[in-house]
Amino acid sequence: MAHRWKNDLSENDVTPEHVFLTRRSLIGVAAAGLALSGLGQKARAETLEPTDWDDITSYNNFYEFGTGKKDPAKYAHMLTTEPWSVTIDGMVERPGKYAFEDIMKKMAVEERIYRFRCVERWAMVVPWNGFELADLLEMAGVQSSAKYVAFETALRPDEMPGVARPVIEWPYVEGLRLDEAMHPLTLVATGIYGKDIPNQNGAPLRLVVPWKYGYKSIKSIVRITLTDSQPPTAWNKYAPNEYGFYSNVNPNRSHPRWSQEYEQLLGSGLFAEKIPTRMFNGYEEEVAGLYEGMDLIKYH
Ligand SMILES: Nc1nc2c(c(=O)[nH]1)N[C@H]1C(S)=C(S)[C@@H](COP(=O)(O)O)O[C@H]1N2
Ligand SMILES: [Mo]
Repeated sequence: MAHRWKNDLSENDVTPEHVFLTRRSLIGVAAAGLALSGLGQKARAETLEPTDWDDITSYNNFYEFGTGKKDPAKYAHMLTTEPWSVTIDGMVERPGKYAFEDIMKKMAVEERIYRFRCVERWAMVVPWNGFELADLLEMAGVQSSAKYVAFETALRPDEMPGVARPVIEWPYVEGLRLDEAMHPLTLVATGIYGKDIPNQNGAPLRLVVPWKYGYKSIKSIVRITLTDSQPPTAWNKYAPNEYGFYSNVNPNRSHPRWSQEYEQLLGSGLFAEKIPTRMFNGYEEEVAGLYEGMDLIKYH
């Protein structure tokens, strides 16, 4: 690695578990009745009852606006999202700078209620609005030589107070194998609960890959590049043994510093039980085929 952004932070260090639980409890106080019991929490996860709007939009990771869970809701209004364009380049037939509104005219927006699981062990259920990434890539025309898709978030020091600190190497970058990118579950989200996606959740468009840890779901995308080599990814560059390229949700592969066997739903209250983590975050039936024959501990 050319440059290790060595400092004392990682995703979980930034929010130690006791702070995380306290904040979660505070969020939970507002939630009523059923949600306060562990049983209620379990029921919510299994029936995919969406997490409350307030929880989804006030407890965030978007380090460009600060590392506190409340920082994105406080500062992301500084981000100018209009006009917005996405450069699609690399191994595509029609490279170019695509205006957000032109993309929206061509894409079929639908609602997808997905589980979402952060590597830090908090989870939620989000009613996203968006379109399949495959449709966007087909619009640009993927060349047969392409094997991976690289993504990049906007980097605007004037609008992003968090990038003044080298927490990770900016801009935030992510990547998928082409078959993962083309999978029908892989979404580009532009809304939540039928409203435009709030800035703190990645306006005007962000990736959602529901079977992978949340950090793969890169926000406020400005560039998508088709390539034939595995692209670097933000958290993998920071700590490769902790955050792999694949980052599939996997209860059997502990993070080096904590177990991934359990998780907790946002907004689930003071006495919330931990609920078991599911292989591929519950999407095993849909996506296990992508990884047939792969050692998922080695390729974590
Ligand atoms: N550009 C960018 N994208 C990002 C992040 C970030 O810090 N910057 N955080 C990631 C992490 S760790 C998680 S868990 C999710 C959180 O999404 P949410 O805030 O909408 O819940 O966004 C991901 N996408
Ligand atoms: Mo995360």
